Amino acid sequence: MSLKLYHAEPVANSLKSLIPLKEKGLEFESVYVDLHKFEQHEPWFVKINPEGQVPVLDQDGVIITHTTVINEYLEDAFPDKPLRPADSVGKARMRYWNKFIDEHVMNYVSMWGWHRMIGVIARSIDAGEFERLVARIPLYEQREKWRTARSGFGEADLANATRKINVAVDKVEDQLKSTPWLAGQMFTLADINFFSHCGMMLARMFPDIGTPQRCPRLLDWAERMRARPGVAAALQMPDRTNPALRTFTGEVH
Ligand SMILES: N[C@@H](CCC(=O)N[C@@H](CS)C(=O)NCC(=O)O)C(=O)O
Repeated sequence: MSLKLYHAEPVANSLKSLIPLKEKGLEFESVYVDLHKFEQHEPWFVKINPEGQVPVLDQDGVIITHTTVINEYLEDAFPDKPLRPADSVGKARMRYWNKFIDEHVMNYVSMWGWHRMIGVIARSIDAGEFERLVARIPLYEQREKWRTARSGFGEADLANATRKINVAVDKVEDQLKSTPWLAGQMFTLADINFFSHCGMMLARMFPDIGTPQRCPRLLDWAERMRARPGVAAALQMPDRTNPALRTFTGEVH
């Protein structure tokens, strides 16, 4: 059996699928895809994932994409050291949180990351070269996102993203008043999802929101996450982000 993960830096979607692999102690080949060099849009990679995005799981030549799908696949294929409750109610709670994070959190934190960081990268490329790079991007939405990053996101969109992040932080804080983890008593894929897309970078990216007064339980939960050997191992995967840009934000992709 061979397992391979194509991924970028340990943040956001790449981190989200690196954590279950490490938590489960699975042997896998790590294939680094350099997003700073737009490798995800090169023909060799688009052959593997026609959407031109990371991460991608390859098990014996079978390709699985989209982190929530990858992570449930890993759960089905490698049920030892479970990261999903065994009972139906627990599963439903975990999937509820995953749906909420995928639909109402991920893109909004990402918008701020793109605004602060990808915008700097996009504006540093001359117009002709930029259009050539954008034309290779398979997904319409990603082409538009790159163009918007270059011209700048609108204030109303950024304000709405901040509102969404505030709602999510309050919702998680509230949940942690009654259970130690998002889906109940057990650490699950839902915790991994929120940590990767918001929890790990909240205090750094949004210092006004991620305060001990506002969300003490969330900050404690993030520390409990980091203390897990699997999470710590995933966070230690190589980070080739230009350090000058990394100071802008924790969210690169
Ligand atoms: N829904 C996808 C989203 C994947 C995604 O947005 N990946 C980002 C990295 S975090 C990416 O490849 N960005 C580069 C690009 O789209 O050009 C998933 O869950 O895997």
